Amino acid sequence: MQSQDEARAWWKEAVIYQIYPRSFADSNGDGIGDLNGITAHLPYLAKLGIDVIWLSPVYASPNDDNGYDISDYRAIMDEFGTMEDFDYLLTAAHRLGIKIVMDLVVNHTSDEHAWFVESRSSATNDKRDWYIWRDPVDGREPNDWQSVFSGPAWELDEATGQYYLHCFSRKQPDLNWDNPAVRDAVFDMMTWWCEKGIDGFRMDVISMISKDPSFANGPLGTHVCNGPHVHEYLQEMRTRVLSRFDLLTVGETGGVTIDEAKRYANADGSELNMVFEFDHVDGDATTSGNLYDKWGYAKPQLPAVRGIFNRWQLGLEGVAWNSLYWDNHDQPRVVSRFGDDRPEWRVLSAKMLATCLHMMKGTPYIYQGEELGMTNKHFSGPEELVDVEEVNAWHELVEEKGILSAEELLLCFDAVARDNARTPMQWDASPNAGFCTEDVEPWPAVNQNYHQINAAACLADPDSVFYYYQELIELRHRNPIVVYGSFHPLLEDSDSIWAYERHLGDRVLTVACNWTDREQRCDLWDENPGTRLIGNYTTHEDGILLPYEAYVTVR
Ligand code: TEU
Ligand code: CA
Repeated sequence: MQSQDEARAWWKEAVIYQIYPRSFADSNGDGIGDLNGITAHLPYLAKLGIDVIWLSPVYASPNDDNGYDISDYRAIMDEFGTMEDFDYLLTAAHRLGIKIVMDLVVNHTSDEHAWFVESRSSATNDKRDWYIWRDPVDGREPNDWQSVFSGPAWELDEATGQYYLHCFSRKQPDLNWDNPAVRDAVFDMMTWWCEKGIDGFRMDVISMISKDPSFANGPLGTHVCNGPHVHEYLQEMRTRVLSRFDLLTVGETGGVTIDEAKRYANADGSELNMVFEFDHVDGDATTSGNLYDKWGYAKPQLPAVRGIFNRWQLGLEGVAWNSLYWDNHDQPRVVSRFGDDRPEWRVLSAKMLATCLHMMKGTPYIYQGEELGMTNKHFSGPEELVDVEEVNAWHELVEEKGILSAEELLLCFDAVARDNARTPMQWDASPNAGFCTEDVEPWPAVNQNYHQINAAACLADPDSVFYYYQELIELRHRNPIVVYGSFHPLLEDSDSIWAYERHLGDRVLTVACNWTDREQRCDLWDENPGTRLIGNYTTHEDGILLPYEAYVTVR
């Protein structure tokens, strides 16, 4: 299929901004971000120019995994405000032309959800089969599956003598999607939100809802990702809910291959609009099947990262749609991980990475603070660990098994821990970065570099990372080639430059990004200089790319 013929859709033309509400803005002085804090900053987002907010979970939750453990899907978390506050946020966003996509976490619930409370109450309860219960085998766990957050994926319920499955923490029991009553309940709840007027769903670990019925030993990912009925259940969801509304739907699909993605996000619209996959950020986890194989600190190398993107871009061309992202609430900060966060290179490399990503094909995501060039935090000891994943990993790898030394695991945390992304949004240079008032402790400490890196400083500086993102977003809105052009990799053997073209009709967009802090030769424009579209230096010199230079032309 020629991409010129590709069907147009608003969700292909949109740029999404992800908000992690707990860390975005505190409006009532308790040190925790909340809904009214988001509403107050909508004009900032409108200025950036984004089209859609993806709101990480705001539902009632005991917060074992910061809202990814939901105890009531139809209520707002107390700390975040009320349903009225939510309705007001939705109306205010719509008034500014911004849509809101909700996080849908339905692979599991909290163990405090009424469904699970009933399910665990007795082996004969009506809702027993709403979750995945198994008898012990030889007096132990039913199999050797390991949870993403360390330790066995099974928890014994003493009262009934059976184990329940939890792919994540023990406070996140997995729902049994094979039970039609579970699907009914989930679809009802989704319809309820759609009728409220929300604009879509980001579906948490949706590739994990259908488990391998053999429950054979082995890596968790192999047995729970892309299971036998996952496509059937998503098609049912499409028929019963999604097709009735105009939504953006994105499936978080850990462990997905390109071939599988063609099913999840097929252009025929049978399941979801797009996938959100992990090949470029997951290190060894995708290949090993061990979803928890994430602890390392090696700097990602350009050829490997570029190779992964090139494969996905070419693999889905004209057939299915992908998300484009560097950062989210589960990933370290892009400029620290892939770029260069030393003061002399931070801004340039942040803009280079943004260019590289936003000129590709797919729907781009910006994670709060990415548009400021926010950086990783530094972990100096176990007392600083907040995230359940870090706490459990410390316990298992350092204390229990001694697989890593304390120093080594801290280095891994500095490189890839999720809390790097969860420090409060840096609004200005006032105490607590303007995230909350001076007299309270923000929920995790602010990154001390907020004195230099913050939104107020960015807004006052025409050369800031913020205005560069604004320009990238505008380019996408104005130029169909950025959205619909077909993708063609260039310079695939280069160790230093990431380059590609996009083609639409007889127009060609050329992109080249220098991933190093040294000047590189680049002959891409020798024959045809084209017209400059965007770049992170004020001038471009033919034949070379300056350190971390990104340069884009059209002809
Ligand atoms: O994440 C799913 C997932 O498998 C990974 O992103 C994983 O959390 C990460 O690689 C661990 O380092 C989703 C949510 O985005 C995440 O915040 C939740 O903790 C998780 O599901 C459970 O709901
Ligand atoms: Ca608050």
